[in-house]
Amino acid sequence: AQQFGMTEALAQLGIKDINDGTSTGIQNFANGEILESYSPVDGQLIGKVRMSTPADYETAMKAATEAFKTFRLMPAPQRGEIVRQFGEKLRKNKEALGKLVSYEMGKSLQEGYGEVQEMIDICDFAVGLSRQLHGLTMHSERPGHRMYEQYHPLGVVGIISAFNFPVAVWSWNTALAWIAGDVCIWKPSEKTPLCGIACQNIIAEVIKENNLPEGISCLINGDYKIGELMTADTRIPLVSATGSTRMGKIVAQAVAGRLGKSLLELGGNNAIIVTPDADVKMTVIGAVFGAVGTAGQRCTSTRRLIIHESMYDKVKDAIVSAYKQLRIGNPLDQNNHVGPLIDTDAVALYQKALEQVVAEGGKILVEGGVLSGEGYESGCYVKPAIAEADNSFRIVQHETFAPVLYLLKYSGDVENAIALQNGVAQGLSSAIMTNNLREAERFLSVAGSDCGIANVNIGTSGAEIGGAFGGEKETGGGRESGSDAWKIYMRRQTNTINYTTNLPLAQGIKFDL
Ligand code: UN1
Repeated sequence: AQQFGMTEALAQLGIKDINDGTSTGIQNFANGEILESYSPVDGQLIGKVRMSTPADYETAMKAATEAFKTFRLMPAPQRGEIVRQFGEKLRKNKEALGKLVSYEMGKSLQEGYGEVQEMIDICDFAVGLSRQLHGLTMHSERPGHRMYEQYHPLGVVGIISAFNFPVAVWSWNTALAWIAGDVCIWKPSEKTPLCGIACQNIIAEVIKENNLPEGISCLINGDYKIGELMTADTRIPLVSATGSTRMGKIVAQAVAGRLGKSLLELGGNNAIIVTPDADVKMTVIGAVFGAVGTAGQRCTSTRRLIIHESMYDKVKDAIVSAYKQLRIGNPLDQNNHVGPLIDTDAVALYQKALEQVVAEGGKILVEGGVLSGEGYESGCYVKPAIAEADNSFRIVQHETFAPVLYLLKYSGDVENAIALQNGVAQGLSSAIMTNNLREAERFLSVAGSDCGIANVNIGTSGAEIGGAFGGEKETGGGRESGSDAWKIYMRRQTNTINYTTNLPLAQGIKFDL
């Protein structure tokens, strides 16, 4: 990847200096074993970092707890100013960080830049919010009493993020947590540790320039064992975790066991309903980007197309011919549409899914397969595949994190399509392609999509940060990013103040002494 300016990008992000595996950058909560990061793009070693030991975790926790004591006292708009400066630095580093995301994770360069743009957007959003952490006032039932509510900082927020959005999901959490007055401890995916270090280096600069305690943002690299320390730790009132449903269930139980709060953003099994009134051209663009973008490794990736029988052949032919145009290869080369999967384990799961759909009676429409030869040395490049399937197939019910798209047919009313769309365990994103107002409104109605995200004439992936992001059922119920998602990062307090010389009781209760 030398020719794409990776060396300069790594140097700019401060990754070059950690290449001997002796530190994790600016902070030093890392004295454990060495973790090597290999790129799925070319199979090359990008860098080595040290993982955090349980003792390092303790040091980080102490730094965070100490930092919280002062950071919470800083007025929220001033915390917003810190986040504004962070956003400014992200703008300066957009190209370098986008490249690193593309190289370490494997998504296309455009999507790497898009991910950094999401970080910038959430910073801007959080800056505005820092002056809008509004509570309500209520009219007390008692004379001479005033009632209101206020939001206070919560404490140390634990963030466990996934490889597929190695930088943006962290920032969705931190930008809100910081303006809320919280401090953060982050465990990035062990598949993308360098993205973690790059982000930490950027925020550490801001922290230093403002003479703030470094514990506002702590990075701990490591595997699930470090994650377990976080979920069990009563000093962490909120754990925000993104990843598989399997992981989310473990996190949720551990955190609930100590009555902590968790914010979960887990698997999706997202569908686009294509009705008789759909615009075929828009459907094809939305479906293809949704299915092959990030090589099918977004939690919002389109996994199912539920097509009305009257449109079925037309849409099928259009999608199959669009797949023929796809160029698979080095994601840093902007001529390519599809990059590699994250690692060879993911490739094996992809292959298993294709075998299983056939075994269950599905029909392959666009042949998959692992690519080999020049440019594909990492063994992580696969062909996006399409299969005709049935919603009841076990494999269709399962989220395979790879570019495998299932075509399902429905007949009759849009209600039948909605039933199929809702007929899975996950509930993240959903979409309908239609120009029929009645169908669109039914899809959005109480009896419509059961997902956290429901779109009309847009695909399932690529949500903006301004809305609350997350989903229902096995997706975990959490909401991150925009709207009022900030509230989970704060504790709400209801205050009643009596400015009289009497002490009347609520509910009119008499108690005379
Ligand atoms: C994820 O895959 O975990 O809506 C997040 C999208 C992106 C975020 C995806 N903005 O596809």
